[in-house]
Parts: sequence; structure tokens; C-alpha cells
Amino acid sequence: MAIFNSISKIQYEGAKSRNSLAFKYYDADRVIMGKKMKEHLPFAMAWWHNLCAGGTDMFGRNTADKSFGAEVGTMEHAKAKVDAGFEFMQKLGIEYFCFHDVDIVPEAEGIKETNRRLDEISDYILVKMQETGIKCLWGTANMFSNPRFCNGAGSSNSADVFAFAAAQVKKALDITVKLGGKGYVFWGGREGYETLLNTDVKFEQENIARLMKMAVAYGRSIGFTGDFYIEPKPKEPMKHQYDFDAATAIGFLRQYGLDKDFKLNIEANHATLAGHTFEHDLRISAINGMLGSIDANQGDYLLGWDTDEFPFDVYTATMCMYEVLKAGGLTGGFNFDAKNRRPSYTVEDMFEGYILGMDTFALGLIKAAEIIEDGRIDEFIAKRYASYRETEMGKKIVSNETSLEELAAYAEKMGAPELPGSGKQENLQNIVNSILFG
Ligand code: XUL
Ligand code: CO
Repeated sequence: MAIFNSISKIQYEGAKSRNSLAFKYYDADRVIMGKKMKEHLPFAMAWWHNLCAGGTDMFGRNTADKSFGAEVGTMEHAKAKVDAGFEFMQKLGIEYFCFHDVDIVPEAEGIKETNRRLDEISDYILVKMQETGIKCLWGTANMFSNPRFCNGAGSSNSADVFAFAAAQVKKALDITVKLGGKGYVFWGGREGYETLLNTDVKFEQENIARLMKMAVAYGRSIGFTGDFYIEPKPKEPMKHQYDFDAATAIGFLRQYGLDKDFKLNIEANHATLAGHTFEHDLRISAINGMLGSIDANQGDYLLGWDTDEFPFDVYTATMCMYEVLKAGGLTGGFNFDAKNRRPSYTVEDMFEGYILGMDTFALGLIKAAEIIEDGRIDEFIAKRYASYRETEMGKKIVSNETSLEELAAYAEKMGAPELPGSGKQENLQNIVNSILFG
């Protein structure tokens, strides 16, 4: 039974179209740098925001009705969400979805019944996947909403809570593997602390690593060949979260020998909360061989919390796609971890949010490819470091063939170096603008 009767399949109509339910830039089969747009941009629907969240915030309850004709909190509702989700993805041409365990079923009192429900719903999802060709990008366990996780999951002070978290991870891995998911995410929602006065940071971090190691061992034992991901975030809900940013998460993974099995899932709004640009965390991940997947959204610099907006900032999307193209693409995809603003509560708004996000990333892709093909940015960066390729001493430095003594003698002879050459930031920014708007 169709749920979104008022919406037909969303078509590409081009930038001049005034149809709000059409793509202006996302043209799935258009080829950019030798690959179709849809291959550059494996978009995913986030089950939680799109099918579960109705706009509740700290000050008010739902504005959007996400019952999809069923009683909320029942398995009928869980199935209605599957129907709604697959119809939604098909109408937008989205080929992947991401989920938390308790997004797809209502959580029961005990884990046995929750797991039975997960088996039942995943059978239903599998049928829909086979019918539509839609795939699972990644799965995860929600180990932050239930009150038992108030002190974290892997980082909880309670061994029983740790055990319960482990059971959830095990089942979420089972379901992810059953659905052929490409990845499995750990977002450490409450893996952090409020005050050192009650916290053993070292012990908590070691325990998180223990949980992750068990997840790798179990995942591999049941045939999961995809990537595990850490999704860094510096704060919110906790004051200090252990996976602060890409660099911190990479250090953690290496310290505990998890770096072969894990990559990072970088979320735009999390990077900006950490005081970085989105592209910074993408670059840090990429140069360490750990750029796995992206949670595509956008924050608000004036608000400063995790607003999870649909991305509309073309400049940032361009810089993101520049990093992704330079890295040779993602092994994961672009999951819209984004929600409509609270006053945007209609079915049209649900579609228009995704159309905005997909169009923004399509534009970002088009423009990033133009920047790369234009070549001036690459050329300038290459020139900027030329002294390491073109001078004797530069060559010796990068081939590790010199020493402090030799460099000191060299500097003494030189007296003082010339200025290192203009960074030409303004000129380069103008080049980007002329490519974006020229
Ligand atoms: C929260 C967040 C999560 C993760 C998955 O900020 O981004 O939804 O993406 O747990
Ligand atoms: Co996210």
C-alpha cells in the first residue's frame, strides 16, 4: 500500500525548473570525471530522522506525524515504517539506508523479545530489498537513548550495562550482516564523561576498545567483510566525548590495534562542533587511509549544537567533494543524518529535505570536479613546496639524509632565508568563487 500517494517519482528537471519536487542538479546518470553521479554519490536514508523523528525538542513535542497509518510503538508501525522508507527511497532514487537497532523495532522490556522483533522485521526488510534492489549501507546499535546507558555503554561503570551493550552490538551485527550492510558504525554517544571527579578515563577507554575488539572478532566470525567505523563527535550529549575528532579517533584505533578493521564515518556537523571544518576532518581521515563514509548534514554556526540540518551550503559540499574525489571516492556512502526543521512537518518537506541535500552534493561534485580539472589549485600547492624537490638541501630533508648539525651549518652559511613565498589565499579563494559562480 502506497503511503506517499501525493508524491510521484522525483525526476531531474535541471536548474531552471520551478518544480519543488524535482532535482535541479542531481542527474543520476550524468558522468563526471568518468563516473556516474550516482556512483560518486551513494546516498543513504537515515532511518531514525526520516522515519522515526517527528520534531520533538527540549521545548515541545512532535510536529510531524510519522505514524504512517499504524499505531506507534507496535510491530505494525515498524512494518509501516519499512513500507514508507522503501517507497520514499524508491521515489528519490536513493539506493542505501542506515539504521540503529531500535529505529527498526520498538524496544521490548527484555533483550530476548527485542531480538525476536529484530529477526521478524529484518525478514520483512530483506524482502523489500530484494524487490527494490535497495541496499544497506551500515547498521548500528543505539546505546545512548535508554536510561541504562546514562554513563555510556562500553565506558559504563557497570559491568552489567557493558554486557547488555555487548549483546546489542552482537545482534546489530547479526542484522547488519543479514542485510548485507557494507559497514557497522560505533558512534560513542555517551562514551565520554561529565566530570573527572567520578571518572576513570583510562579504564573507560580501555573498556571501549575491549568492546570494539569483541565486535571485530564476532563480526569476522559471522562473515562480515565490511568496515567498522568510528563516528567522531566532540561533545553532546556528553561534555567530553572520547572520539573527539578524526585525529583523536585515529590515535585511539592505532593505540588499541583496531586500525586495520576500522575506518571513520565523518559527519559534517560533528566536525564543526569540534572546531574544525568538515573538509579538515575528511582530509585527516583520508591521509591516514581511514576515510570510510560520510554523514551528510550541516550545523548552524550561530547555534553551536548538533542541529543536523539538510546540507545546503554549496561551498562546503564542494570542499567535501574535492576531498572525496582526491581520495578516490568512499568505500561507504553519503548518509543523510539530517532532519527537517521542526516547522517543516509535511510529507512534501520530507522529500524536499532530501532533494535539497542531494542537489547540494550534486552541485558540490560538479564544482569540485571543475576545480580539479581547472588545475590551478593543485598547481599552486605543488609550486608551494617546490623547494623540497628542486634544491639540494630540500631533497636531502625529504629523503632523510641530513641532520640537525648539517642543517645548522647550512643555515649559518645562508645567514637568513628569504620569506617562504606568498600563500596567495585571497587569489585562490577567488579562483574557487569564479568556478562556483562563473
Ligand atoms: C548523533 C549521530 C548518530 C550516529 C549514529 O549525533 O550522528 O545518529 O550517526 O548513531
Ligand atoms: Co551521524
